[in-house]
Amino acid sequence: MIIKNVSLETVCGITSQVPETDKPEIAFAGKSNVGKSSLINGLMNRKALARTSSSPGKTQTINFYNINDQMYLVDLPGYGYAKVSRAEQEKWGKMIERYLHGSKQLKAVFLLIDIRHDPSANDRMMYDWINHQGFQPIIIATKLDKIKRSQLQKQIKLIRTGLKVPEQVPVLPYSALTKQGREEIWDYMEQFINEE
Ligand SMILES: Nc1nc2c(ncn2[C@@H]2O[C@H](COP(=O)(O)OP(=O)(O)OP(=O)(O)O)[C@@H](O)[C@H]2O)c(=O)[nH]1
Ligand SMILES: [Mg+2]
Repeated sequence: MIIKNVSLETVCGITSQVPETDKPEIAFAGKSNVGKSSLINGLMNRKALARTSSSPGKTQTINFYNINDQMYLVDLPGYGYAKVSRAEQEKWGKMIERYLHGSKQLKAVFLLIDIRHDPSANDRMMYDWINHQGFQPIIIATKLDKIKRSQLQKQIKLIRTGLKVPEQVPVLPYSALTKQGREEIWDYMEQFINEE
């Protein structure tokens, strides 16, 4: 995808309606701080259009980024951030659920997992939940630059077994620092967009 213009078009808070767009959407889920907003910036070739932060819990709304007036990248709030009250987390959960369930344009859901860590119980829950909503989650293993190259296969395998990812479904490593993996992710996303 050649990025010509991008903009943050819609911000959807806890009380707002999920917008009905007329273009394919691809959503990014994952625990707080895993690198969703950083990935979206990388995909858009922007440094900071999507707000990132070293303290978790930065993205608290569902943000729709319009790409070339062709599609949307959808940044979802992260889960599992301890400092957010349970009640608040539940509200976000409901909001994410409403979106996954209600969007008519959603083509694929990418689930981000930190490449250094075993998937957590929350990650597994999210994976199963996305599946349950009728989407085969595609995994992106983030922060590739934080491990040695020799550890890559082992970490990918841990993620695969931890989440029971079917063999034919890829786990795509990505680094927001080096942008390694960016082209593969775009190639993969374009398949979903062009399926129509
Ligand atoms: N080294 C390294 N750091 C990364 C990478 N991706 C994200 N980070 C850092 O991790 C922190 C969190 O990144 P965000 O993109 O804000 O994470 P998020 O998933 O959007 O977090 P929430 O909005 O809180 O759900 C930031 O300090 C980023 O700079 C990566 O690939 N490599
Ligand atoms: Mg974020």
